[in-house]
Amino acid sequence: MWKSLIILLSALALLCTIRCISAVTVDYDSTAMIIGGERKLIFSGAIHYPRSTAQMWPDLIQKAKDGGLNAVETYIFWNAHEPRYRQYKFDGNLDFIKFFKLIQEAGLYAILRIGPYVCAEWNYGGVPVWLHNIDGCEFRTDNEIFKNEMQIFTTKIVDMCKQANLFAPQGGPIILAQIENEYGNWEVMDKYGEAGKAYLKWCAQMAVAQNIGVPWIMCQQDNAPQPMINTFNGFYVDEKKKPNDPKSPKMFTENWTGWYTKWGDRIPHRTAEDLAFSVARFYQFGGVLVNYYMYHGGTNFGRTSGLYFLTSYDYDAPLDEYGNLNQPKWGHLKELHAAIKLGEKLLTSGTPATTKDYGNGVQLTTYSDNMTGERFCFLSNVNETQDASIDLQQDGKYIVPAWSVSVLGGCNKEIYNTAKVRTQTTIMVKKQIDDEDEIENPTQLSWMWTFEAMKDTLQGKGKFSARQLLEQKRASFDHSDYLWYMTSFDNNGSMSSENLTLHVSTSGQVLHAYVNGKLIGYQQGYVFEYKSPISLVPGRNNITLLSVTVGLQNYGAFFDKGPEGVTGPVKLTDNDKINIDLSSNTWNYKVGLNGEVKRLHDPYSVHAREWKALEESNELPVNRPMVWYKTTFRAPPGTEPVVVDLLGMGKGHAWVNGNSIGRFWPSEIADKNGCDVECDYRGKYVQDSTKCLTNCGIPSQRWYHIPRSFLTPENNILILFEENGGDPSQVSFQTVTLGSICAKANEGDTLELSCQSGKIISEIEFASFGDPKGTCGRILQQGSCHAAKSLSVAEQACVGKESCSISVSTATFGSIDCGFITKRLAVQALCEDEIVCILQWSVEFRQSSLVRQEGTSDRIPQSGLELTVDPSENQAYGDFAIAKSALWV
Ligand SMILES: *[C@@H]1O[C@H](CO)[C@@H](O)[C@H](O)[C@H]1NC(C)=O
Ligand SMILES: *[C@@H]1O[C@H](CO)[C@@H](O)[C@H](O)[C@H]1NC(C)=O
Ligand SMILES: *[C@@H]1O[C@H](CO)[C@@H](O)[C@H](O)[C@H]1NC(C)=O
Ligand SMILES: *[C@@H]1O[C@H](CO)[C@@H](O)[C@H](O)[C@H]1NC(C)=O
Ligand SMILES: *[C@@H]1O[C@H](CO)[C@@H](O)[C@H](O)[C@H]1NC(C)=O
Ligand SMILES: CC(=O)N[C@H]1CO[C@H](CO)[C@@H](O)[C@@H]1O
Repeated sequence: MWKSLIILLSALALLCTIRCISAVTVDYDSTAMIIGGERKLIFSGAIHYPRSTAQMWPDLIQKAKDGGLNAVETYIFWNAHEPRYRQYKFDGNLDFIKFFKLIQEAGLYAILRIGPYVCAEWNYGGVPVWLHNIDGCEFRTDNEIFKNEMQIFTTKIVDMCKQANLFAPQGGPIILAQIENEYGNWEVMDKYGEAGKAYLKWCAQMAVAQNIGVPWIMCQQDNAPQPMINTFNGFYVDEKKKPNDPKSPKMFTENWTGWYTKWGDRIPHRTAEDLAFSVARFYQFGGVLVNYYMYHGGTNFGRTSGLYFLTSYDYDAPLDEYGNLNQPKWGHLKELHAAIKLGEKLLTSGTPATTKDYGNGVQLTTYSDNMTGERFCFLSNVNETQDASIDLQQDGKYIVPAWSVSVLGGCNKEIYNTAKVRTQTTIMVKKQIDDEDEIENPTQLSWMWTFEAMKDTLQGKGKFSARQLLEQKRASFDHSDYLWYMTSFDNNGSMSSENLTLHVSTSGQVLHAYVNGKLIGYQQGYVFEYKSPISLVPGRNNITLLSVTVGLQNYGAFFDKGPEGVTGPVKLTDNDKINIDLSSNTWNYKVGLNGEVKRLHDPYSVHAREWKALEESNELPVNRPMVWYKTTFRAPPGTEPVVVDLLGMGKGHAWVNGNSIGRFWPSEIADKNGCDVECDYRGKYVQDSTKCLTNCGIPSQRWYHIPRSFLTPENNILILFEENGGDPSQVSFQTVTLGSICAKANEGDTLELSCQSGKIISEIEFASFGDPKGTCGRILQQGSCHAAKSLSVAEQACVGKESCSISVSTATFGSIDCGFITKRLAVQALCEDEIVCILQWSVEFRQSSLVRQEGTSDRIPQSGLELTVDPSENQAYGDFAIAKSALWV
């Protein structure tokens, strides 16, 4: 008996090993990905592993799964993994193998986009600068040096994945891999001519020879060589776009969920309605795979951002920079995925769909199984202004709002409409750490500082020299943002009294100019000529230029060759006679700051003694360029994401406990106009859209993410290098928390609101039943009709509760006359922590010798405040006394 049970168990175990890590084949045809024989639609989201921390990955992946995704996609970032030739890094948040294993553990598929050119608003598009500096190397064309290194790196990544059994046929999660990236964009490949075509063919052959057992894709590559599947990027991919091989599935590798932001930009937003519209249209017309770019954007830590991009890479993605749900986007897409999934069998069955045109931009697409009679429909209206009322006879009548798609289950029931957002909007806020928590340790930070030592460079002393102006990447290998250009010349006397101007032509992005040891000014931009009047001394004069990059170019044909730094000419002129070109003088060079060499960002650096504190010197230097600041702080309690508010600072780099949290530049202020326009989801969302902007007239980025894993409870060290001049006295630490929630619902529906974890609705900020105007999360205003009871009804239903629902009807709000429009309700409510208390108690037992016991309870909600003592348990001790006191927190 036991024996047979054991045999049975081991047989089961064996079965499980086969089933649980079962090798699956990945195949496809024009209407499905066929994984292990099952026909599937893929909903994928981009999460770039180096843009968060390994500690954040499990939560991000779980939220992707909860949002209805069945795949996660990432690029591989070559220059992060091989920053110096043949010196590899795969630890910490570069441990992409671990990232893929977590995806697998969550039961999701993975898409591996190797590139290794990736664009991605990443420094230099992901390609290492050392490769550029090999003589004769040209990127992304038929160049032996480039191809050789690209193959070595691609092979290394593929081999690491194979070794970890990550490809689907090995039982792993990876179902697709990508080589190259957006090479086919019109403004790229054509410029490379025949060499580009040869390179593309080589890419395909090199990839296929890797023998990974899953299909390879190329995005934005209409002429992708077989068996590459070409895929699409953009904001919309609809019926006109088809893969170049009729047997290939239609894949949307980058459906942009928002847009990136550069220093000085206002922040663009793409609405949930429009994003859902584009995805629904894609599946309506036979789409098989969508990959949200980005699903979580995250943070450009260190010096990883591409040319002029912010440190935040939030992207208005469904998960925000910190990993919180960006609502309603996350929830609205979750519902869309669930709706489309109901039709998965029909959509992937290969039966051709029929589309009927109703005019004015309205189309009904029907997928049907003629054997079983099952049907599934998309009813779309691309008209930007006109809502449509469509009579489908026995299948019912439908109102399809302008620029929306309805998903009709069984073709006769609306299960989803892209313009009807049922998910509430959450408005996240930055919260100062409560002062009460800080009684012993007030938020007032005490700063230490040290000036960047520049004596050497201001006197022209470098590490190497050349009789020309060197391109910055060549000179620095991008080992630092900073490169010093230094020269001197003799003034023989005839120039001293003239009105002299120094001209410096540079490719940016920031130039600081010093003459004879004194800063004469700085300027920023992409490509510019810096001009400044200067006065000379008789004899030898020293010119020192500090050129600063803010990320390297990551996009465009020949992007690798675009020069950075002082390109010249550098000259001195007066208004008429003098024109001295210093470009071919002897220039001395030094890469980086002395503080970088001394590792001042590292609290354990041996140079720690160089920091000055207030006791030693009189005053904290403010608005002085080239200063290092240091302070100690307590981590805000709890688990909510932490940010540092750097308002008041200029430009520089920040570290917490030695970990870079990226470049900061809060003095870059966005244009003050354009944010007050109503955010209408209707109509095409385009690149550099001026729709739905926020952040007008304020810093493009004021708050900087400090991942929780960088922190310890006490004694955390923040170090700032300030380049332009700033005032650290305003710096503070905050948490990112739910502030307000907002929802809208039409008459006949129910409006639901819910605060999260431990918060309750403390106040109704806005309520209007009638025709309220505006957008949740932006501006809400009463329209032309408004029920007077709106606010009191909402208050009664919601205040003091964690969640509430209000039936939207005249029965609730009283009848009002709004003419012919559909009446609706909009409510915005403030969520606050429920007041909880901690009980301090003490008990004295009197009969035996005097014993006193004290303790502190867990946090109890206010409503649960009740102290009961069971006398029976204490009878052995005779009489006793209890003292209690409550400490409110
Ligand atoms: C949208 O509707 C308006 C008004 O009926 C019409 O003039 C316009 O041509 C329609 N647009 C499209 C794209 O069908
Ligand atoms: C299924 O039936 C519809 C409607 O009768 C027809 O238009 C379509 O061609 C049929 N499809 C197949 C694959 O037979
Ligand atoms: C002095 O400088 C001017 C301007 O560069 C030049 O024309 C002149 O030849 C110089 N004279 C001597 C003696 O070097
Ligand atoms: C210098 O500039 C000032 C003001 O522009 C002008 O008045 C003066 O004549 C100039 N001197 C010479 C030597 O050009
Ligand atoms: C220029 O630099 C040299 C050292 O290279 C120094 O001796 C000299 O004093 C400097 N000149 C001025 C005007 O600062
Ligand atoms: C790369 C790419 O597909 N870009 C497209 C993004 O979407 C906009 C607007 O739809 C198009 O104009 C771009 O060509």
